[in-house]
This record gives sequence, C-alpha cells and structure tokens, in this order.
Amino acid sequence: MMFEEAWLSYHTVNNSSYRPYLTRITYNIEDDIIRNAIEEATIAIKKMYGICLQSECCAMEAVSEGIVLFLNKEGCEQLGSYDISMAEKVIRIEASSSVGILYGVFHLLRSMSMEEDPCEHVACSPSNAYRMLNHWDNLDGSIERGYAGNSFFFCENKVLITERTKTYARLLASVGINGVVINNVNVTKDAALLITSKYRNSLIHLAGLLNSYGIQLFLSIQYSAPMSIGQLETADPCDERVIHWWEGVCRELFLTIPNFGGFLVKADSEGNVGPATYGRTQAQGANMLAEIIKPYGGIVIWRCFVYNCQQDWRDRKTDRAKSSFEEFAPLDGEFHDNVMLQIKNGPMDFQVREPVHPLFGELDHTNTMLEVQLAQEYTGQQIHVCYLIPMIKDILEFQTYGNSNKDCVKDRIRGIAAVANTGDDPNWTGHDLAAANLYGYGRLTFQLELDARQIAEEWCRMTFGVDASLCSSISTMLMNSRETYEHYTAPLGIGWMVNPSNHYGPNVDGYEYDRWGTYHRADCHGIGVDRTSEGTNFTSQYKEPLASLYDDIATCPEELLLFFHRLQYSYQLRSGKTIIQHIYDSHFDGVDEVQEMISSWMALEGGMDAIVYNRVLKRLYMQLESAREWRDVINTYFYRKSGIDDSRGRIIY
Ligand code: GCV
Repeated sequence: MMFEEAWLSYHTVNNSSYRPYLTRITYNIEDDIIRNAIEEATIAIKKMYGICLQSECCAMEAVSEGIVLFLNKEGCEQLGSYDISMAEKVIRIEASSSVGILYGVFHLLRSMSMEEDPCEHVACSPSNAYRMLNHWDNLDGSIERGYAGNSFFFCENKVLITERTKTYARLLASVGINGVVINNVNVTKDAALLITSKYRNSLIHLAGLLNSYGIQLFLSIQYSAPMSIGQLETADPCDERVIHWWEGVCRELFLTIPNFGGFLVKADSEGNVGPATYGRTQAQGANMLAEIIKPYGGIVIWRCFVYNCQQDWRDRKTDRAKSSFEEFAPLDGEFHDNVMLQIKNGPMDFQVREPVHPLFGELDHTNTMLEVQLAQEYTGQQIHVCYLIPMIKDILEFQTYGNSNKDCVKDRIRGIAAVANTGDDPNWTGHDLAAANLYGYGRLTFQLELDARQIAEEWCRMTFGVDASLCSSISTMLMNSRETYEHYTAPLGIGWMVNPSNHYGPNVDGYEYDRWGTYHRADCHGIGVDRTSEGTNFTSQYKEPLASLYDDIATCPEELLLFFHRLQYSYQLRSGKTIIQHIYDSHFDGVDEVQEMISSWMALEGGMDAIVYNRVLKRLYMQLESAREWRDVINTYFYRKSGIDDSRGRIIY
C-alpha cells in the first residue's frame, strides 16, 4: 500500500455488525452516478469483508434484504442530501438525486471502514451548495504553489485523463466536493485556449467523467482573452465587440461540455487585466460575463484578491489589508445573482494567522464564497505538518456582526473553495499527513457542524485502520500542528518573513523593502503595523464591536496583536511576558514541539506500512531542520534589533 487511493484504500474489517446486510445491492433507477455508487460499494465491501456483492435493478417493493438504493424522483433536493435507514435485514439509502445516493453510499462505507455499529437512521444535508477545489495547475504540467509533484490534469499542453483522474473523482465525491476549477487563476500561454475548440473534446470527456461522480467542471479564464485569442484590441466589458466575442465562446462551451459550471476570474490582480484597466468597476466586469452565461445556468466566480502589488515600501499610508474591501464594499448589491465573490479568508494572503476578512461582514446583498488554501504556501509547503481544519472551522464560525440576522461567516456564504494541495505524487499530497487537509476540507464543507478533531480521527481510521492509540496519536499531532508551526515562524499575526518568491524558510526582511505591501516595520524599538484608527484605520472596516475590539490593545486578541498594533519589544502581554521574551520563548518551544512530534511518530513504527512511516519520518526531520533555522534566524534578528537578552540565557547568535 502506497496510499494511491488515500483514504479509500479500505482495510479488512473485524467488526461483523454490518455483515448480515451484505447480501446484495438493489436499486430502482440506473444512471452513471448510481453505477459508480454501486461500483464503489462493491469494491469496498470486497476489500473490507471479502464479500462479492451482486447488484440488480428491481422494484423496491420486492426487496426484503441487503443494501437498497432508492432514488426518489418525487423529491426535489439536488445538492446531495440523503437518508440512511435500517430495518430488519435492509439498509436503505434514499435520496432525491443520484449524487445523494452516491454520498449516502460513501457515508455507509465510511461507517463500515471505521467499524462503527450501524445506526437506525441518519439524515444528512450539505451545509453549502458550492463545495469546490481550485487547482492552480498550468498546462505545461507545473503547479503554481504546488507541493506534491506535477499536475495530473495537464502535461505538455495536453489534458490528461487517466486512471488517476477517476481515483481523484472518487476521492472528491467521497467527501462531498462537487465542483472543480482545473486550471490556474493566473491564465497564461496555452491555458487561455482552454475555452476554444482546441481543447473541447478533452474537456467534454473530462467533464463526463467528473459528472459521473457529481462534480461540475469550471475553468479559470483570462479576462484579456478577447485580445489574446480573439484578435480584438480591447477587453473592455462595455464594448459591443467584446460582448459579442464572449457570447460566441460561451455558447460553444456551454452547449458542448456537459453540465459545464462556469468561470473563475482573477482580474485586476498581480498583473492580470480586468475591468479596471478600462475604467470599469468589478461589478461591470463580472456582470458582463454573468449575463451571457445565465441562460445556460452558468456562474461567474469573481475573486476579491485585488490590491496594488507595486507599492512603495516607503509609503506608510497605503495598507494592502484594506484594498479588497475598498474595491468591493461600495459595490454591494450591484452584482448579478449568478456572480459569486470569492473572498480569501484573511485580508492579506493565507498566512498562518490573520484576522477574518472584513468583507464577510459587509456584503449583505451579494453572493459570496470563502477561499482557503490547502496548498501550504505559507504554512510549510507540505514538508511541515500543518493541519488546517481547525483554522477553517474557526473562520466559518467567526461572528461578523453583519447587518442581517445571519452573523457568522458560515451563514453569510453560498460556498467554499479551497486551493488544492494535490499533485501527481503517489500519495496525492506529498506529505502523507497533508491528505488530512484534503479529506477534512471536504468533510467540513459538507457538514459544518463536524468537529476538527473528529474529522482528524475519521481520516486516520479510514487511512491507517482502526488502531485506537495510533489514530489518537496522529490526531493529536495534527491538532497541535498549526500552533507549532506558528510558534517558530512569524510572531503574533505579523506574517511573512519568508524567502521571497518561493515562500519557504525564514527571511525576516525578505519582503520588507519590496513592492508587495507585506511589511513588519521592525526597528530597534518595536515591531508591527499600526492598523488602528491612529494608523491606517483598517480596523474601521469591521462592524462594531469588532472594530473597537481590534482597535484597542487591551482587547485585541493577542495572537493578532502585531497585525493590528505597532508595539515596543518591552510591551507586556497578558502572560506577563514581554513581546521580545514571547518571541524567544515561542521559537524555542516550537522547535521542541517538532522534536516531540518526531518522538510520537517514532512510537508508531510497525503500526503502518513501512514506506508511509519512513516517508513521513523523513519529512518530519526536514521540518525539524527548517524549524531550527526559523528559530535561530528570527531570534537572532530580534536580539540584534532590540539588544535585549533572553531572560533564560539560551543560545541566540
Ligand atoms: C495564483 C499569492 C500567491 C500567488 C497566487 C496569488 C493568488 O500571491 O503567491 O502564487 O497566484 O496569491 O491567489 O492569486
């Protein structure tokens, strides 16, 4: 076992409580998705119980035993709800959509694999309509911010459809993900042509495969495509020729690719052309496309990651954190109803600790989606363990104090998108433990009430088998991992301090005198960016009481202190420690914690496949080396800046 099927590997099951039901599978309606559901059950049950189940289509009244898949055509729920009930000799999975049946089957298989006892009745409805993955895959096969090998969608400007594509679709469906954008939001070179006939047949084929697992295909588009491939001299959304050009492209796309979902757009950001290039608003830019694809049921997912990436570091007034709010808040209510604004979880860029983006509390009349990043660009690049589900859960539960009764982020969004952490590495995610992020993302997005630890344990049981102490150790490692990473990297919410461009490893001033707007402003007295009403006034983008809470040092959550406040090294935290002592202590602690993680892992030797054990161990040692580097660079930097000794006299260089 090398984890090619990740959590769908299935282990021999000893608990026999499901056995009496494993006589046959019957179903009332057959289609591609139901056929896949049956195939899934058949393969998994053979692996877990050694039983070869026969399946047949028959009238439901006649069935008195086995697993029954009942597609209730009277119902209207299409997002994937399902109901599982147990009677004397029957397990009945009922849904009003085929994908609901598929999800119900995966639920049942999960329960078998975890050796749970059957429960009489389960009803499950997805918490979000859009549960998406965004791949940043390029057509040459590279992946922007990819840490698990190359793309399995593209190679040398061709679309790949292989056994792996099918396994990928199975993995996604098993956790309820229902939409994928297969190409990078930075659409360059041949990727611009994905919307043309050149790639049509491949995409028809790919969409067919994905659809048979309830997954809709989306594409990232280049806003300047009317120029780059349409030979127009403009991409102005108000220009009739541009509109006409997009109409033709969209007609072809939606009429030929089955169940095609629509577009993801990165406009006016990091060098990409957008409506602002022509003096148009983001709403005008998005609505032009939305209007065209509405008749086909398509949606436009429009990213809010818009900021000036040509900032002068000497300019202390401009604050990158404020930019997307300033751009989008005034447009609330102007976007068409088939536009979704996709907002990154924080106002900067996927740091290990950031406040929740203030736009979530602001947009009352606009469809929004949350964007998170499973690819660990700033969280250890799948060399370090960093389980992100507790953080995603906190973001979803965050009280925005928005104007409607629905206050938490989770109540104000229509869906979630995650930048994928997959590639063509045999185990999908480079680090075997990073698969917990992919699994957990899907599970949480489908059922927001799930707990992060429960998800970690589930993933462990599905992946490694039901050994309780092994699963408990790994889950504990996962649950502590984000704080550990935070301890030895940039302190108290300040972010970055990474090597420019590849974003791995420490470089405190790497971005300090650069154009990207990501500064810590450390000098010999202190550190931090004053984003309060006395400073850049970013805090005022939040609703009360949050604005005041962040504005006041006394109430600002300490883990975000340096994000919001500029403070002296001698400032005393609630723990009684000064900021400088906190920096020293947390960095020494972080490295010790990685060492403890290695000991916990080594205690598991023999309890799992040796290849997997060794692969993880190797990465843990790489993490340790990197954590030491972080500790020493950060501690030395601040020791030299501040001239203040470590109260415990440890080695600082
Ligand atoms: C896909 C950050 C990353 C870029 C990424 C960008 C985005 O800047 O470093 O690689 O581009 O975010 O989210 O669009």
